[in-house]
Amino acid sequence: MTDLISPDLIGSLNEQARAAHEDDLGSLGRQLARRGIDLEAVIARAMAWSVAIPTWGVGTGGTRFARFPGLGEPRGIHDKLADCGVIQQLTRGTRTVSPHFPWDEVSDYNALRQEAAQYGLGFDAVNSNTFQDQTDQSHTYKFGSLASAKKDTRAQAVAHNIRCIEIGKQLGSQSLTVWIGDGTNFPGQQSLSGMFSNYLDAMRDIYAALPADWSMFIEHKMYEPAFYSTVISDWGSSLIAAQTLGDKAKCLVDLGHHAPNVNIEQIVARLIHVGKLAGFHFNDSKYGDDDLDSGSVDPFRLFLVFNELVDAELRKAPGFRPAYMIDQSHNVTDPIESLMSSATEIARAYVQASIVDRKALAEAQAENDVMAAHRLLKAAYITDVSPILAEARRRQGGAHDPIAAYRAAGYRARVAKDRPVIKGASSGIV
Ligand code: RM4
Ligand code: MN
Ligand code: MN
Repeated sequence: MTDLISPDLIGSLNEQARAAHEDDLGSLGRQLARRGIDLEAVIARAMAWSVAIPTWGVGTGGTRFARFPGLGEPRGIHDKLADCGVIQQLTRGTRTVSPHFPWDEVSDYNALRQEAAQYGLGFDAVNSNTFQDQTDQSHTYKFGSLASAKKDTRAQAVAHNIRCIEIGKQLGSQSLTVWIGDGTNFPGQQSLSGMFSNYLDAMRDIYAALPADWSMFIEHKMYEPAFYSTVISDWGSSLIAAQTLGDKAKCLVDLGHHAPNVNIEQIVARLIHVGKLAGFHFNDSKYGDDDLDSGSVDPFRLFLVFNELVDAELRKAPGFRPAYMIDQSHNVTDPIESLMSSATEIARAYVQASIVDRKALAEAQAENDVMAAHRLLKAAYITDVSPILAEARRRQGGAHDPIAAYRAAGYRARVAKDRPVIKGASSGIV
């Protein structure tokens, strides 16, 4: 194993925080015991939790208007894996990465898999990219990819997805995430039903190439880059596609891909009901696909999503095996800090949802005791579970305070010496 941050430094910082931490954990443990909750059982759940880091998330992002480069940005997949390794070493709750192709292309994927394993990382879902043209590509995606009016363009996009599956097999991945930007900007530009049919035909060809133990994650998004209509704009279109394709196809929920104020936790409940919830792309937003840090704007919504997830887990809902990934764009922060903060906030929501008194909640609901039911949910949400999250990290060799340890280690300044600033007037989400 390669240690990117000195274990001695982590150990000494943890030691400095130890007395206060034990005091806080003891107090929380007594509080939970009064509520009939076993602290050790919750710590065990926190230790087992993991969320995948997107390889594209460790680079500095931008908007449609500009991108302001950061210091020491990763030069390619090898640097990205190292940055993900730092996040895992300090948080211990991000054991996999989700790669994007062709962005992360290399010549030897077995070597890449071993390189990741050196940092304690495995590979989660592979992501295809037919929302940009790549160099040496014969057919443009300007007017669409899998849903294009042009047969050759659709075939090229299908071939790229099948290539992603081949790469994923070598990396030990078991799922393909398909998000397309296909849609229209003008009424009349294309046939709305024709595009969906083209999409389904193309997806059938990709589906046929999935190995037996693989899943296909269909990701919907309301708008952008298409602004009048988007082919897979919502969970309804996604579910129709998943049901049309077969058991291996499921619906992936990116928290930023809905209309403002949509009840996402209810969508999650519906997808769980039909056994079609693929998993998540976590982020936060105020207006649209803002790709802000998870839990930074609306942590209560994140908790309510996890309330549905933990409920499904505990009642063993059929087919419930979601994949958890982060999908964010970091424009004004150090991406490693943002991802560590987000991983912590996502784990927090999971742990808070794990301490909901579900028996009492079911009783309150059965009696239509509205206020009691609401207070039971809120009681879990307002519990500060930070000492549990810190304890889970400490027991696994991680940092009591990941961001403080990262700053003390001077990692960014160290790698900045080898990684030139990526200048240029480029804009774009990643
Ligand atoms: C999209 C979508 C996809 C991600 C790209 C980079 O908005 O969220 O999941 O692959 O961004
Ligand atoms: Mn996404
Ligand atoms: Mn997005």
